[in-house]
Amino acid sequence: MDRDDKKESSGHYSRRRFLGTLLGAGALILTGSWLFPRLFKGPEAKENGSSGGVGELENNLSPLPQPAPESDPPIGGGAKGEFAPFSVTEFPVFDNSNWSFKVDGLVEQLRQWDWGDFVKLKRQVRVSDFHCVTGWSVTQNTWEGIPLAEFLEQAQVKRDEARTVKFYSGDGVYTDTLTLEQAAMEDVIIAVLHDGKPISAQLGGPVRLVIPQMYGYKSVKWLTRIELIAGEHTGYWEQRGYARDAWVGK
Ligand SMILES: Nc1nc2c(c(=O)[nH]1)N[C@H]1C(S)=C(S)[C@@H](COP(=O)(O)O)O[C@H]1N2
Ligand SMILES: [Mo]
Repeated sequence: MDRDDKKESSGHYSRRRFLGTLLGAGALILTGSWLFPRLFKGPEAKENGSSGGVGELENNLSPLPQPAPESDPPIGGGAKGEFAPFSVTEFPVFDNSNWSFKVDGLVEQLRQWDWGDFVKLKRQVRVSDFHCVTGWSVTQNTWEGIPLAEFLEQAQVKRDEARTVKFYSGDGVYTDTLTLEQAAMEDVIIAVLHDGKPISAQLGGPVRLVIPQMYGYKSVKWLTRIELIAGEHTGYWEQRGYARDAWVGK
């Protein structure tokens, strides 16, 4: 009834409303990109490490992990290239009160650590190259951490039931998986230091996954949970069309 009335009685009213809607939508888009600047970046997007706004974010965990002699100076000779800090969420920041790590699901030994215990775990040093699916790489990274295989062994995976290792990011959103067979690769490491330094908040610290033989999107940052599951799970980028088996150069 009064819809048609309005249309006829005041032509400029609907035009104003239309402009208002446009402005509102514009404001919403601006607000959205301000709050979630990285939300729409795919693994194909290249980010500049020095881009504004995230530089001041830092984790605050104590004690700091002390580098092994092979890490400092790094036996790889020091990384060549720059990581492009990615996050599909706001960059999470951790301290002793909001960080923990657990291995659960189809295991005999459920394990959980707070930072104080985690930092005491025996670490190893591995040198590897890192490749994002777009073509940027950082070569000869010296990672110090706990080999994934070590965790799985300690947790005593129920081998007859579990098929998939699911990784959760402490950002609350990002997940990915490996098959149990892939998870046995001895270069897969749950890293705590990079080139002898604690991994920064931007680059996924305090603890991130590193899977050298697969593209970077498999290497979950801010790793806080490993769950052994019977079925399959489709990870964050895989839900968006990327391959579950992200072998570099295959
Ligand atoms: N939690 C989380 N992990 C993540 C991502 C992410 O956005 N969030 N990006 C992935 C992608 S696409 C790449 S290439 C690497 C990038 O690592 P960097 O941010 O340390 O450069 O992290 C991977 N792990
Ligand atoms: Mo990536």
